[in-house]
Amino acid sequence: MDDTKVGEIERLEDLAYELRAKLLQLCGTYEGAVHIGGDLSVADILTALFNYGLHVNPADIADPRRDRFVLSKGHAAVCMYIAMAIRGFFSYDDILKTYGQLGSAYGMHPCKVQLPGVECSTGSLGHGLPLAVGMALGARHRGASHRIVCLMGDGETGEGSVWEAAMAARSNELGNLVAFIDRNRQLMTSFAEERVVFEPYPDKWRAFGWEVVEADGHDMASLVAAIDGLPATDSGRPTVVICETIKGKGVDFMEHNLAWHAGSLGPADLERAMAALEASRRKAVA
Ligand SMILES: Cc1ncc(C[n+]2csc(CCOP(=O)(O)OP(=O)(O)O)c2C)c(N)n1
Repeated sequence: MDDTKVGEIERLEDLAYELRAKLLQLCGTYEGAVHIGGDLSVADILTALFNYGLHVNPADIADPRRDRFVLSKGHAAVCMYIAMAIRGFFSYDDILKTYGQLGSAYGMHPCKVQLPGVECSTGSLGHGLPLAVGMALGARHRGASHRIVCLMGDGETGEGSVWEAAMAARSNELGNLVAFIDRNRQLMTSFAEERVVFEPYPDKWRAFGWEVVEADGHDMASLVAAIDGLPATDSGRPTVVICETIKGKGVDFMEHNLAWHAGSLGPADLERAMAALEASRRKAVA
């Protein structure tokens, strides 16, 4: 790997740390529950997308050539807002002050009407990929060359609509469509395989005719390699990047812990969470 790429990966790692720290700060300030477990599992993926993979420009959010991002696991909205704030779309202080309050553009689930820059209103699981298929078809019909990128939870892919969309994407040869999957192997109140048999998971996507890439969703080098390897948008096959992740990643007492699908941190827990995050960062760079 050349020095420029190494530097880029380190920059992304720093941004992902900043994103997690800002998420924890919000979780310690906001009085309601935050979907912190599934936010922490997608923090690296969202950092890599908004700061490396997606061709988007916060200074020109209506550019017709921009890539379109669909957060299908809409309950991770606050993680997306902060990732976008770090990229320059929004003000983190506004998010921190108003998140989840009546009248705020920063709702628990994203609303494109309230918040320009967000491409899709989501939250009802299983709808993002069908929407993304429609957007990809529209782009194809207009001869546009941008990409549509959709991020789903693995539990979400238990919804039948996901597989109808997967079939439609292959049938329509949507090479301009990329799905990222947050394979954290946890649902809301249980571990994934306890409720739904997902495995052999990559083979299921292959059987639906998709190109399958397997990545470590907490390793920037792995995410960057997956993004670098995406096919040209005029290719004939959709791609799914299955990202192996950990729910609660970066805060030891939240990792793999069903109690942290959603929750809030009081001042003492916030201090404990920040210390855990710093410790995990030190371990990662050692
Ligand atoms: C259609 C629908 N059913 C149920 C919910 C409630 N819900 C929110 S998050 C969640 C768990 C989803 O699991 P997964 O997709 O793996 O998300 P993650 O574990 O990454 O947070 C559920 C069931 C919802 N938002 N939409």
